Amino acid sequence: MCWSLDGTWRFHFSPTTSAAPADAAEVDLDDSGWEPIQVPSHFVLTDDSRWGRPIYTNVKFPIPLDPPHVPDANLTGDYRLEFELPGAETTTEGIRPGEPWQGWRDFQRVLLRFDGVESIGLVHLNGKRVGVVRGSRLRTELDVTDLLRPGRNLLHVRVHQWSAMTYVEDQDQWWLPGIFRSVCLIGRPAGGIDDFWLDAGYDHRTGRGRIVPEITAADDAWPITLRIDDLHFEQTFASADELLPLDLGEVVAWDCDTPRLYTATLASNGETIEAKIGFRTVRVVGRELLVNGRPLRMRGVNRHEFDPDKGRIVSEERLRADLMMMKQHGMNTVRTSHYPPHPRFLDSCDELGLFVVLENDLETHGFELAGWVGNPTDDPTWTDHLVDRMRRTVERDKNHPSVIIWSLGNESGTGANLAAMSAWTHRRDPGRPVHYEGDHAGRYTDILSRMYPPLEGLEDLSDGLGSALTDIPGQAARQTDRPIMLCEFVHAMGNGPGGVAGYEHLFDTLPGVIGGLVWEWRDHGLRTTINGQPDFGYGGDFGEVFHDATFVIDGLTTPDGHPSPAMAEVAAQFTPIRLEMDQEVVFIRNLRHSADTSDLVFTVVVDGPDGEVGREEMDVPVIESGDEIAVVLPSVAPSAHERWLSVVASLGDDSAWAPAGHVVARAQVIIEPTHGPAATPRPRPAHLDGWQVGPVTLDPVTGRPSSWAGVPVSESDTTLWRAPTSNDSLRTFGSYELADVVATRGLGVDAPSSAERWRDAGLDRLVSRLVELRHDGDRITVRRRQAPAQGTWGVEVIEQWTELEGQAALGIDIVPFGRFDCTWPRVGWHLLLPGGYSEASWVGTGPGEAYPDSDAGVWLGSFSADIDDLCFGYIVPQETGHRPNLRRLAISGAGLPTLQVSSSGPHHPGFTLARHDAHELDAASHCSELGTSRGVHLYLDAAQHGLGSRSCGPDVRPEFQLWAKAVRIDLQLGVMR
Ligand code: IPT
Repeated sequence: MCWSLDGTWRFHFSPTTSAAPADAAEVDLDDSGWEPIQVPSHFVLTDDSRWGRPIYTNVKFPIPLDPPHVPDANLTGDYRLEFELPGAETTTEGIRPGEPWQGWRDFQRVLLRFDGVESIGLVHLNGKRVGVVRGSRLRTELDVTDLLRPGRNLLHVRVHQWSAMTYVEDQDQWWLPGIFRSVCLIGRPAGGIDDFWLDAGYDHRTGRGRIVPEITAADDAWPITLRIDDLHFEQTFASADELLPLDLGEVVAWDCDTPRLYTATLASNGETIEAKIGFRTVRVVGRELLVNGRPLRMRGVNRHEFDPDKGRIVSEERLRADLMMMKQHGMNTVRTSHYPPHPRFLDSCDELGLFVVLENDLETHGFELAGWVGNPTDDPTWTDHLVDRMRRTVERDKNHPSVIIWSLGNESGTGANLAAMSAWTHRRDPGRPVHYEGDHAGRYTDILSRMYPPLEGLEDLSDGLGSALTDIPGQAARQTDRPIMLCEFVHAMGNGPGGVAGYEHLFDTLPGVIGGLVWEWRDHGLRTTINGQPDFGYGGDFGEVFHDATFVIDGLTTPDGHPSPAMAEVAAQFTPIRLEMDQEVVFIRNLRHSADTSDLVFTVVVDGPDGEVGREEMDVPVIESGDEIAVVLPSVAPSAHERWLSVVASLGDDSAWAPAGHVVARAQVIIEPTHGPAATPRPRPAHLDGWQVGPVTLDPVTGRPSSWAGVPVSESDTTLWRAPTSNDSLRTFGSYELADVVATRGLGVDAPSSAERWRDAGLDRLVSRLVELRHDGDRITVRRRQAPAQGTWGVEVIEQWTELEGQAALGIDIVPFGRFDCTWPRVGWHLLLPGGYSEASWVGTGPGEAYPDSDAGVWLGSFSADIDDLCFGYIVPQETGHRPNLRRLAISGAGLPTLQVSSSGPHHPGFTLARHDAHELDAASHCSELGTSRGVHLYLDAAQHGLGSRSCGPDVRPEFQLWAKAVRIDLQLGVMR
């Protein structure tokens, strides 16, 4: 029985510990001058700056490294709640919170439960000290039986922003003090069940379920009966001595594909408890992590609890929406980085089918910057506390089938206390492996885990070779006897990550590598006002003197939950239904954990530049998990136009996590046009009347277009500049060991960032000189040189304008000269159109944006969109909206002629339509700084540089880098009347 104390409490804020009222816990204190506050909440988020402000740091501590002491300037919140408990003499009708707790006195014991208080809570009830709440994201239960009384009760909790706990809670996130999860009173009846564990396993050889029951209850609770109606199972235990392993007969196993839960009922003399159980067995066998006897292939994501308004308080709807979105994007595992999540999160994982790496609330990362001196994970004074943290993590969540791995915490170096935590966990729960990335030598954990290695580093790990990743003496030998996972890989910061495909390929093929978890699910931008406009804030936006800026904006969704383009890429890479095809055959591999493909419909679609030309459902036999089949594709009629042949796998019916029709996998091949018997002769360029080329008018002095279909256009230029992405701009921290690894592997991460090199080379400030402007009657040739100040390098641009069948045909040759010792962000042509243009329809790549190392989530087809939706609103403005392989584009707007761009190949450019140009995006660090749009910017790019993952991890792979080279862009500019 749980009686919620959530709601409005009274609050007093003090900027320092010493300013806090000495009598705050006193029952008769007159707190009428205190202010109302909602519980749960973070007090620094309740009223902007009045009660302190949030602080963002990643590795470094925002306080001096002086454990266990903290500065006097320690925001302190005093919380008071008055509540009435019914007594013989009181009438409690209508007294808050909620209904009066009529039966409270029937309970033998009453516990006061806190599910989350940052960073410490000192609790008094009715003027008496009850205890201390430690472990911000852990559950604490305090016995208040003897302190409660009928009538008025007064609960006081003092919360400090900093405490000794701060030293072990240095996760990369906002520091957000407050009572941020629920508080309640729990009534424990006489003869009740204090704790239970229905440890349910599955024998994949026999299909039978087994429960190892553990019940903690006082003598007066017994006998206790366990019932599972769906299995027609009932057994009564006279005492704890009778709790022996139970054979439940044939059951349906629980896993990510078939999350079958059974309802179990435990009835003692004093209470009846219902629990959901799932039968599943986890084992590390050699280099495999087996779930129900099948090797787990981990396709995961790291999830923090985050809401842009409420901080670490996530509503039930948001939480469900997150999990549904993960399922829809092919994810099967979540790491609760870096602490136990709100308990209801795990209920939903059980129900929807997501494996969970459940992480303890522990990180001491800032000690790394001090050479790990004084690290609590290796200091005996911390042992008991840290083991207790792990104990509370395991005990709270042990009954969830979704939890398949316990993680000791994150980024805490290594030390004896971690070993002790692991030993405790192994003893307590031999049925789940223990993970901790920092155990590089594999001394006390079961899985070898790493973050952000380059592909070569992952290969070395799999090979058990010594390398910078595996250089601890004796370690290499240990690499080959356990599964390897990447607890973090590909950093979804800003536009990116690129290069997911390389990892997926290695996960599929390298021995011992079971997969990884993307960093991370959501951007942690806090809604605020910047320059008088609503925006999302990050480090530095809340007056912090010491912070880590944008590094907290690194998720696959925006702070308010909109999926970024990277989500489509990750989904395409993660899909367990692997389609590989040519024009004749599609190979379909089912890499789901256990499910067959009977829920899927496979469709063949044939598209061409003029839209869909055919579609039929395929006759595909049911494919068991782990199997692969080949299906012959229908032949596509020869055509003078190119054809795009696609195979699409989608859900036949609604599932628990997506509606019927949801696309699970897709593949496409291009069928080249057959050349017709009599190829139409190439039209001859028309004679040009002055400077009018088809619908385009050129300026006779500059040679640049001044109007198109009568619409004024400007700023036409060749450009090499894109607004650097977060991955272009950041370099992995110098202190970070993987950076060294990557550097030794020659991927150059420890060198200046791409953006630094590009700016040094002046790619953002090319100036041009007209070399030649020639009118030859049917051709206008414009030659320009573009180079930066002091530059002996640049590009020579030759634009040739002719008129073909009423259109302006533009051929642009861009040829580098001089020495470029850096890559190029892009190479393309830019033109500013009037702002009245609002819609685009195109034939080419879509629906989303794509870059050389991130193009699996897009395909060739016909698409249309509002121009405003073509660019993604990255929280930190940067390059966005590039869609390669354009065949045809129509740009329209009310009252304006529809402009047309087409490309007949062979090299189809990419296009971008944006309200702000690359320089404007580059100059802004928040969307609210972008200023008024000057119009619609059209970019037509011969090429773009890849994205990579260098904001935390490897740079763009060599094959996706754009190095200076001569390119040609061929376009036809027309108008639709
Ligand atoms: C790694 C952290 O574990 C994670 O919390 C987050 O900070 C991530 O990096 C980057 O966003 S640690 C890093 C030093 C590799």
